[in-house]
Amino acid sequence: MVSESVSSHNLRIQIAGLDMPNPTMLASGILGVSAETLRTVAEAGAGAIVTKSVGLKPSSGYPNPTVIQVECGFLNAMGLPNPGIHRFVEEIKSLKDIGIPLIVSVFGFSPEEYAETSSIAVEAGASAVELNLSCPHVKGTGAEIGQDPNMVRLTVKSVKDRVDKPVFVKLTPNTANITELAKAAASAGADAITAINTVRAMAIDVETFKPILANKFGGLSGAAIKPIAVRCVYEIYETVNVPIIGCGGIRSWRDAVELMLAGASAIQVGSAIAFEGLSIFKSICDGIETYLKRKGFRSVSEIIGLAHKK
Ligand code: RRO
Repeated sequence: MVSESVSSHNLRIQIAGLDMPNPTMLASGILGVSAETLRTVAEAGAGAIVTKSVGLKPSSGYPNPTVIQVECGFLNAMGLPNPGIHRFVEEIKSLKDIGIPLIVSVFGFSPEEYAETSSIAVEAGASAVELNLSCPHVKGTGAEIGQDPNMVRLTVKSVKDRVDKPVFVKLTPNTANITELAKAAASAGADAITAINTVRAMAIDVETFKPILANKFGGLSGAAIKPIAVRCVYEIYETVNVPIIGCGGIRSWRDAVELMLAGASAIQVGSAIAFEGLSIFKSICDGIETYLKRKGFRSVSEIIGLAHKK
């Protein structure tokens, strides 16, 4: 079934050749890996979907507690639970008629593993892959690779050599200079950069004196990190000429527009779904459309990076 995505001529956007009916995407890690759930997101009006990160082998992730609510957001340390790409290909295949781009988030413990997993995902029908070079709390993958510009370059290059679909690179804010990571990704041929993953953080129970997450450390998402995302997108836009996908704390059309003015061509929604449900995609799109009309713009592409204009 083709989804009834939210679409109007002035919301349509192309990113790295992917045609999206509107600039909203489901962020990776939200709502799991089941095809049935991902289909409901398409039906709710998202412009594209990014899956939970998958690797070569299945993994059950960390023990509970893995997610807690904190001031202005969530703290999670799921630990990359996933069925492994070989099982996940069935879900990818069954989403062929979804009507919007399906982007498979991929992780690995070496550039070769990223490339192998990406190539299986693309072969199964993924429209693009998003390399998770930014998970803040799993040893040997994510940010441990993605904080080193040289490893970013090697990883992106090895994936680009193996797949003929767009390669997105999701960067970490847990670094002194995100623009160095963006430059490395761009120099290796990244087709888009997603900014940002969660911010490394922690919570402690004052009664038991213990860290609350089983893994002790986790990633902070939600409203608290939106200004960090805006800063990162703004800096990346000034540094590289690659489409940017803004992610981090977006709860409303106003947040989406802010990220686009900073330089994002599209935006991802994650934590806010817990509060607003899937209707958030339609309400963000409606809000952007009303904003474009009020400000006299003909197309959403006209507002991308507008905050940089002198
Ligand atoms: O699974 C996780 O614990 C996780 C991942 Br892969 C990620 O990229 N970001 C995050 O906050 N959690």
